[in-house]
Amino acid sequence: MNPREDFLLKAFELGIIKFGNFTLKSGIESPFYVDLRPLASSPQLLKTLSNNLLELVDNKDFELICGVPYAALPMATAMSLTSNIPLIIKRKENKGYGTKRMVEGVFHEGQTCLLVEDVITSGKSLLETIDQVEREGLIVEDLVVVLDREQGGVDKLRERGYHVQTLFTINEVIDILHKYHRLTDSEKVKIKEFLNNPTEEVVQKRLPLEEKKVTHPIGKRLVELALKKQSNLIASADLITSAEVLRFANEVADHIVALKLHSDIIQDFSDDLIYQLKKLAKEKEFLLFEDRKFADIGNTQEMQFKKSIYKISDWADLVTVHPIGGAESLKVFENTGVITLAEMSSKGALTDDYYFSKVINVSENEPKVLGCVAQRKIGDHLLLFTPGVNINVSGDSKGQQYNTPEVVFNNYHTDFMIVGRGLYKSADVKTAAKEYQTLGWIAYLQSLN
Ligand code: S5P
Repeated sequence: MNPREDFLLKAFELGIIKFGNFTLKSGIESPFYVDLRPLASSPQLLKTLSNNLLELVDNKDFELICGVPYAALPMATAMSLTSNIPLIIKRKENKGYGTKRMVEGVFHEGQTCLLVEDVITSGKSLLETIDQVEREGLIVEDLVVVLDREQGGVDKLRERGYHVQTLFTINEVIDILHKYHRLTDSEKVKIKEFLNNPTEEVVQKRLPLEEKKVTHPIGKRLVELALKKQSNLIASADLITSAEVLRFANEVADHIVALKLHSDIIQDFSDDLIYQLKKLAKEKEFLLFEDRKFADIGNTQEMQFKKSIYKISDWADLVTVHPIGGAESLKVFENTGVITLAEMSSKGALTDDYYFSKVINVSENEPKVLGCVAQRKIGDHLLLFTPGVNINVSGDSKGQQYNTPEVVFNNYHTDFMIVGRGLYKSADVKTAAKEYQTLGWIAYLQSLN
């Protein structure tokens, strides 16, 4: 066994690669899952890895080493300690306060920087990282990467003139694990087949609404209505009197799949308003959506849901929840469909990557949740709802940020767009609703191709 094989087998024992059936963030099913973070749990392996990575570039001088959180951060730190080259850290996200820098550490413009990454797939995210480091005035020419998933990333970076060195390719990893009986013949065949398929194509594609793997009855109903009415429009009736809400509901009714309310801003809220809305919803076929954004312990949420003067449990088909109180707090919503907030549309929202992935995880595992509010792609098991849509303005003075229907359907693969002021502030609400309906549906159809 050569030292590379020895390293790989020990790393495998730590759990850096798992075999089975995994749904990736993109929604595709993969027979393996790679996570190099456990390497930091073995100082010996981390040291070996860091030496191997340094050897890949031992004929070059760099003024800085940059680690990308999280997996590459301990690797870059170990390389910095061995080589005496100072470390800088590329943030995952702008922290939204303080210095607002994407790269942390002591450095100045014009310095050369070696970038360290754990895994390269299509190269897209690595190019974004390089771009952010270069924007700080640093010179990036060389990159070292532990694992190449062989999905075109290395070529893409080389085309752009970057010098990329990788320690292992995924095919090599599979061959070594098979050679030392960590993988059976049939597992190897299955994985190689998966690797030979151009998965990038699959990643980019979105599922048509009817193929979304939604099991909640209200989720299914929403999909059914969307297909029937050829609409993915949810109108947000952020109005403060019952008369305005009713007038608005009547004007948009033919063009929407749901009417979203903030009951607690309606000054004369009454059972009669709900009676009228229910009647209209039944006749014109749309759902009633209370954007309550529950955010408490289960017991309190249950009382807010059932006992408040709004009697939400009596009429709402859909409610929004910030699942900050944990998965069990979601169990109180009975047959109403829960939509969790994974990410908010407003500037500086605290819903960062970490929070987002935790919400997705909770939502995928709680049957009461049928979808999430977010400004980016999520998997096929949840419906995606995206507010912050307006065709005329890019934001307001209170932090709201808008996108067009094209952006939310093509880039985020959203299923439903939520529009408030774009509709109710319009001089002709009915025409505006029709326009949003048409633009939304066309953008959705285009995003399927
Ligand atoms: O992140 C969010 C989540 C929601 S539910 N951003 C949002 O804007 N919303 C809601 O969508 C918001 O409370 C409002 O009711 C609607 C957007 O309204 P507009 O007037 O900005 O289109």
